Amino acid sequence: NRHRVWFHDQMTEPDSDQSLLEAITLGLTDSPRWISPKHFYDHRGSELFDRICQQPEYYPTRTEEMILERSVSAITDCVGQNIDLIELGSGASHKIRLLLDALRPRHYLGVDISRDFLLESTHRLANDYPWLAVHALCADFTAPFSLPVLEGDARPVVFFPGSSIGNFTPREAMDLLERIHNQLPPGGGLLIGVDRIKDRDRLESAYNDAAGVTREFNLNLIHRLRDELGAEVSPGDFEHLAFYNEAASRIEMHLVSQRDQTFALDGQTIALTAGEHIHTENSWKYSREGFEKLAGHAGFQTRAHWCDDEGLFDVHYFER
Ligand code: AVJ
Repeated sequence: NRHRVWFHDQMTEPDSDQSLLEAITLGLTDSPRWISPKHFYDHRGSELFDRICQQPEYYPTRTEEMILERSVSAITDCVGQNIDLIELGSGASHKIRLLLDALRPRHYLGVDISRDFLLESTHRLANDYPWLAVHALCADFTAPFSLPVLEGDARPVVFFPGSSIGNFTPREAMDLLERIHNQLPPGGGLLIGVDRIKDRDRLESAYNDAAGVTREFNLNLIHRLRDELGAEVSPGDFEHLAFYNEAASRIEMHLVSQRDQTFALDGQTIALTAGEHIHTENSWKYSREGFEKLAGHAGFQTRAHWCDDEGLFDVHYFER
């Protein structure tokens, strides 16, 4: 079958209800309470995220795609030929399509935590690009992971779009970049999209879309609590909150309990008071120079940079 996808599984812990239960219970019994944003992305959450990307207020996706489209020949000149493309957090793999025909990589490897979504999207890619050897790696790249060996002598280039790096603290971001750097040979590349620091109104409206899709995405964690972990909670008892924390250069998302409520989880009792927050996401924003500095600390050399005319979003190219 010439449209096959080579599947590699590297989930370090089994993606079981038990490990989800333990991870979520740990955060919900902590003070302040939290849930990791990686738990947004079950199948429904991945679809909701896709819909966020289509909302008029959510400028990052549209802007990054516009930058990639208009800069594709400059990017190709800079990245060069005979490469393998490795996409981290590949999700629905829309953006890579803007680059494939120009970059003509030998192999494409999509890495994502959501197994079903990864399989769907890589199979679609394999069908639409019959000349491309498509691999899928199910892995949690917030934990140490290693890239499978792709045959041939092509130079690996990591594509990390969408400002997904923004979910990591600056310290964790540097560690992740360092791990990527250490897995690349000299000359290996990193093409990475990063959302810029900008005015509060623009940032806050991107995380409070009028259609309420981001709200639904945030509340998906309550759906998962109820449907997968058996907690007696209702999405109607929580509200979505997103704001820019300027001192920390990050968007914060929280779920706010709308009443006093108590539910059992993994043998523990979780008691929330009305107005109490569960912190569900941080999304860090960077200046161009700030991010170049961070990548430099991780060992990367700055090669090139592209952005939109308004300076909303940056696409950086670094090399080992
Ligand atoms: C996938 C982390 C880049 O922070 O903008 C979008 C996730 N959360 N809307 C972001 C997200 C709410 C997104 N990242």
